[in-house]
Amino acid sequence: MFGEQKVSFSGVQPSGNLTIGNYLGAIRNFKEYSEQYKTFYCVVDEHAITVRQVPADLRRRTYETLALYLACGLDPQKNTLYVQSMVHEHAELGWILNCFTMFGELSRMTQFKDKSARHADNINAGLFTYPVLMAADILLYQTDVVPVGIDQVQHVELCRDIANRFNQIYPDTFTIPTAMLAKNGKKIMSLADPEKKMSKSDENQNAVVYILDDRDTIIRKFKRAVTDSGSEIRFDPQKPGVSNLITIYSCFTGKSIEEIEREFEGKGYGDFKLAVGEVTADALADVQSRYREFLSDKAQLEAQMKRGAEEASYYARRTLSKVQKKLGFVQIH
Ligand code: ATP
Ligand code: LTN
Repeated sequence: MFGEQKVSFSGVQPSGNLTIGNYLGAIRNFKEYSEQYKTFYCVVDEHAITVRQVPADLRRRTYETLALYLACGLDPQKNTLYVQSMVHEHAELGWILNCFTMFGELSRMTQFKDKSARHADNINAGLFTYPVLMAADILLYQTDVVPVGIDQVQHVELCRDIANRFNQIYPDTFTIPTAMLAKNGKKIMSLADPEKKMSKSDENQNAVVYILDDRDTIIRKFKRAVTDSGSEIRFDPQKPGVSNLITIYSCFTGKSIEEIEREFEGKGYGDFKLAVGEVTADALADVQSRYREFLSDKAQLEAQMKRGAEEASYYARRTLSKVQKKLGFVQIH
């Protein structure tokens, strides 16, 4: 809460091409809060360097992620859109919160366990303390709600624990945030292995539909999607492949599972996969054309980065200064 206004905050890493999982699980829901909340949506480049990045790629993807925020309909007049490394308070509060986070807590984070297994040659301290920086992102803005996919809930829970711990020692410092999951689409699964989350860093390109894939590619990827034995189009935990496709179809059409099951009664997987590909391509076409427009105007994007960072800094400074004062850091004005 800042004053009377509730706050929504979220972030996306510029660490790869964004997928329909990122779109349906997170970005699409950012907009829901634009009207009534004060909203901050950040491109979290400092998080991205926990894994080695090629500098030119990181820079390009930072522009692309911001362009995608705009293309997904986030109006910069109504939302503060900015880049994390341009607001130094994130890293500063991150350090402070490190001193209020336990080693044991961080050791339990599943994303750390997964990523350290995948990047065994680079298990750096940043990868380990990453959720602390994420907590700083959230707490700097006195955030009430954090729209994320299900994989980030554990990090938001840790953020709440850190905030409660801090508040117990130094009362009334932070608002306690809540993770908000999309009603539908909180966990979109891989098309190649429907037991696994669709992830932008998956090496198998056919497992992932990117927001910017062209129509033919989208349709081809859905055609190849792994489905289950049998031929019925039915939502069933025993049929994770088909269930995932039903979820995606439902997200893009707004139809309920029952309606979809009825629509495809008596039809086979082939027909259904083609239909999922078509609705996905149709829904993304608008986003894609707006994205190209935004991306082509670099000066405009840079102006937005500057304006967004200035807006965010105003709020970030207030919280950081409050925290520093409570801790006993000398402040000279
Ligand atoms: P990486 O593969 O690099 O870990 P990622 O695809 O998981 O990346 P992030 O940048 O970590 O993407 O996530 C951005 C947002 O998208 C987060 O809120 C996350 O919960 C959400 N998200 C990511 N993948 C999915 C998915 N498959 N389904 C629903 N939401 C998702
Ligand atoms: N950890 C998140 C990205 C992220 C984030 C945040 C999400 C960084 N800071 C603050 C919500 C709020 C991820 O890997 N998807």
